[in-house]
Amino acid sequence: MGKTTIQSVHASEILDSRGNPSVYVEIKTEGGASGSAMVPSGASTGKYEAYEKRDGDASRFLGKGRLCEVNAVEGEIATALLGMPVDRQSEIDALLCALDGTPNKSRLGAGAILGVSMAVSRAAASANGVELWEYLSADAKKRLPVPMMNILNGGAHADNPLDVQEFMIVPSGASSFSEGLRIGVEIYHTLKGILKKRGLSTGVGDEGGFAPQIATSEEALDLLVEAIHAAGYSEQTVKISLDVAASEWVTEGGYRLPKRGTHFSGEMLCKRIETLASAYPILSVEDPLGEDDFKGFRAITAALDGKLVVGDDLFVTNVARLREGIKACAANAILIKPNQIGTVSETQRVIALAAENGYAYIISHRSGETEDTYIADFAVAMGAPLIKTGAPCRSERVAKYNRLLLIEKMLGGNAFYGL
Ligand code: 2PG
Ligand code: MG
Repeated sequence: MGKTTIQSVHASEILDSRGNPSVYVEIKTEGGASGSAMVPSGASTGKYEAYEKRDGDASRFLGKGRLCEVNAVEGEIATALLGMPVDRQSEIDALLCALDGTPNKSRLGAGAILGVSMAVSRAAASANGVELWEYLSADAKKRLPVPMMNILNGGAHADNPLDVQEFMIVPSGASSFSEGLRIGVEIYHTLKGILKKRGLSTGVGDEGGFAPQIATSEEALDLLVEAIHAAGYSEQTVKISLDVAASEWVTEGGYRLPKRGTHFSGEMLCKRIETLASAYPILSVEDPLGEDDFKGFRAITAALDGKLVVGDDLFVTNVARLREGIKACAANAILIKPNQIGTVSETQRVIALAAENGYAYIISHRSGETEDTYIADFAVAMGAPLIKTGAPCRSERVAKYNRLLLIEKMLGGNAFYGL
């Protein structure tokens, strides 16, 4: 038995930022190292995502308990992992997938598997005496991601009339991560002042962005542009990104805005997004169309020439779906969410495929988060150009930004920032 041998695997049911049950995993090695992880959870989930298993026992947490996943970790998974060296990530991840035996991790649950996979890498980093971002680093060149800060929330993340899910500011023209973050924070507070002055609510949505009672994308984008300028910044320094999350709108033969009830054909939706993208300083548009519409994604990628078209529900961090997208020339960027696929090594493999094919990759949180900062380290390790992790508000979002500030300091100015 070596020092890095896995000695114990434990799990607990915890809560996420929406007050729904989630999974915590802790792994210890013979040498005294340990690593833990907490898994996040989405609201606008893609139908091809790995399966997050819940108990369905109506007497606990309205059926949303995670004891089934906790038991899977402490039972079958622990039995398989005890005695293995903790620093064999891909071997362990392959074993987890084989043990589950389903294509979408539905037998043991993607929360159980991801929690273990993440905790394994943390324990391995600790056993090797290095930071998580160092342990997972693929490249000696270091890069800090540009934050995409979702400061106006709509869609499934807020109770306002806005159908588009996310309106983000992206300080890509800053000279460092900390400067970019500061600029984002200043714009966030400036926006709060503008909303207050107009008598609009400054209550926030699931990702910490404001959720005022406004109905159109134009109103939201005008507010963002006004806040960027009022905070003293230009559209060169700060761009805007959208997550349409259009899979939520798919209906028989087209799209229906769930809150306003308007119907669109795919072509009309594309035209509408093209109009917005040419009228505002838009850097990227995520999920402009539904998760099955590879053809539509190809058309809008061509039409939005020079802008990033990001596949989230379209690709669900899945190599097979990204391959299909590459073949179809659909999108030119991919959102990366470890819990969409369910293990760290599979997530790394999707990133490698994206990078080989010139797709930009954006590491992302979920709308239901925890205080776990794994994705901050992961973004640095993977050299990601962008990270999407919410507004600079609510500790589960801010924790990721704070971790990046600390990593920036550890790198002592030796990191690239920008697009
Ligand atoms: C998204 C995410 C994160 P959710 O659609 O990109 O912002 O939302 O976690 O609800 O899927
Ligand atoms: Mg999305």
